[in-house]
Amino acid sequence: MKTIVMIPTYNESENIAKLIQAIKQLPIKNLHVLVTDDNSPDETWKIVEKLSKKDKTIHLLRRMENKGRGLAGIAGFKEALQLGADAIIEMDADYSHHPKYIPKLLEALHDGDMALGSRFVKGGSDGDRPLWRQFVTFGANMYIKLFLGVKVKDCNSGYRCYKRKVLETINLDTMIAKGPDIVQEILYKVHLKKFKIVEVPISFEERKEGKSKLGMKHLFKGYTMVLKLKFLHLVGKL
Ligand SMILES: Nc1nc2c(ncn2[C@@H]2O[C@H](COP(=O)(O)OP(=O)(O)OP(=O)(O)O)[C@@H](O)[C@H]2O)c(=O)[nH]1
Ligand SMILES: [Mg+2]
Repeated sequence: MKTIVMIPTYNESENIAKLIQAIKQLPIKNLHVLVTDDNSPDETWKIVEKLSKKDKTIHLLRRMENKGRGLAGIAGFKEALQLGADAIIEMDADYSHHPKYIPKLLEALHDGDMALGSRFVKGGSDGDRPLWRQFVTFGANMYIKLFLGVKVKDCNSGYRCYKRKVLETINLDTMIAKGPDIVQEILYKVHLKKFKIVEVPISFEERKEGKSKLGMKHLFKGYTMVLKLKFLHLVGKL
């Protein structure tokens, strides 16, 4: 089985080499890393390019136009399918998503089609985030569950693992979101296709190196996307 860990990056030069090294040390056979970088000004792509020349299991997708977390993710998924992945993991580069959970996420694919790194199931935690941020996340989860009818506890987690057939089925060519609201769109489409989603407990950690690109404002964009998705579904366009 070929597994590809897809990491979207923008200015992650302080994190990426260490993260790739940690992933490569995991005891998993046929494990590849694909970094989807939007031509970062801090030259994250150059670090990955150098590593990829020495190790054939490290891949770089350097995107020169249409920057965005969502678009980069879609391009990365397509590339991973092209490279022949049987399982695809997506994770952030800033160590909020610790690589030690990768084996558990992969194992969870025995029970489901998509595995979600979850802060809100037993054994998981939301790090030492301020209380108000935890409250906002809690509210966002309630809202998404109510509107979209998804049953999971951590709808906004971007630490995910998919079976190949899931990404083949949800039609990556028709995605609406260009930014981080892609997380909600994919979750809803996976739910509508009736794939089984399982949650794996993770401890979320705050970013230690580099700057935040998305932060709070993307959460509000996510709210609008949820309404849009629900509307499109009601009028039969989704
Ligand atoms: N390719 C690409 N990756 C991006 C873009 N924006 C963010 N990313 C990456 O997406 C991941 C999540 O971004 P973060 O800035 O950590 O967003 P966040 O986790 O919501 O914010 P923090 O909690 O402050 O870290 C990181 O790996 C980023 O480098 C983008 O426009 N293009
Ligand atoms: Mg982050």
